[in-house]
Amino acid sequence: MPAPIVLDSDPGIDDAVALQYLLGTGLWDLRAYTTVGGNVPAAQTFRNGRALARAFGIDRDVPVHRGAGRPLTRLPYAAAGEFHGPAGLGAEELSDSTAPEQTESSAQAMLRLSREHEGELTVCATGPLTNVALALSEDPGFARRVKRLVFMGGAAEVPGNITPVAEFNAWADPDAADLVVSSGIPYTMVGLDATHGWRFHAEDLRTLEEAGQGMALTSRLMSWYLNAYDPASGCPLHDPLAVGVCADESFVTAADGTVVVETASELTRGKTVFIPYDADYPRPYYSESPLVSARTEHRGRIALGTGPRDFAKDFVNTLLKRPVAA
Ligand SMILES: [Ca+2]
Repeated sequence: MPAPIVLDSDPGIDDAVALQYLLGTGLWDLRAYTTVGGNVPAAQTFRNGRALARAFGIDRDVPVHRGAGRPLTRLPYAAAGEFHGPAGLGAEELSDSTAPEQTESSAQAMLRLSREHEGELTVCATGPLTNVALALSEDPGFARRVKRLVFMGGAAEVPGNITPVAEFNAWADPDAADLVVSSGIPYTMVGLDATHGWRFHAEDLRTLEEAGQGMALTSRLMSWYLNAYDPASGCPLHDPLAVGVCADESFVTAADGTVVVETASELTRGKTVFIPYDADYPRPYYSESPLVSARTEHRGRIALGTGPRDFAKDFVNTLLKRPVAA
């Protein structure tokens, strides 16, 4: 039976195809599509979320919620239009859904669903972690009611992509990321260590294009994204991989460890400091700083590279199962 999941996104091109991939797996009962500011401002990600729900034919069944309009303690999200286009979805101008607008915020919807599906709800976050942090702030019990949070973000042992040391989502709201990983919520971090390893190439684009009208929107989105990166070396499948890992960790290699997110420095803002877990040698790091050591109490699963199962292939095959009428 499909398992309950919330997809929390800042669409965003790879968010958009992550949603399509999720629907294509047939593994999930998508209870809500919650949006958050990130790649583009929150009003636009909400509009994009509704338009995608309509395009994918789910807007009568899956509520789309409006998310945080700004990071926890910082000025509004900087746009990433370079990769996602001026309005976040390449050159697409999709029609809005005619479904009534939800009055619940993204964080409120997550909290409600965590009670309705206590111990069973997976949360997949593919944008800044602001909504998840707001849910945890309002009710810390969210951390134990959620089965697992899988988020795309961070860079454990590799360079960043928005600064030399920080990945975009972690950088966009580092306070939220730090709050989440120190909350005790069972989490898996799917960062650049793994996402840069699973790439979508020009031949994958040809496969989608040759599949006809049902893949036309997907092909245009992936064409934009591929060209924003480098068609010769392919584009990373950041957000789709996080969705993939929700169902099967073997798309990545992962280890237990602790993540602490840098929130104080502007130079290294959003750096995800990774402390591997070694049962035989509990590390004394940060013992002189109670404030830091308090943030190292909880462990998560950290993706450190690609896994044995081929995600790039699964991504394309799964999209082909979920043609889009729009
Ligand atoms: Ca995203």
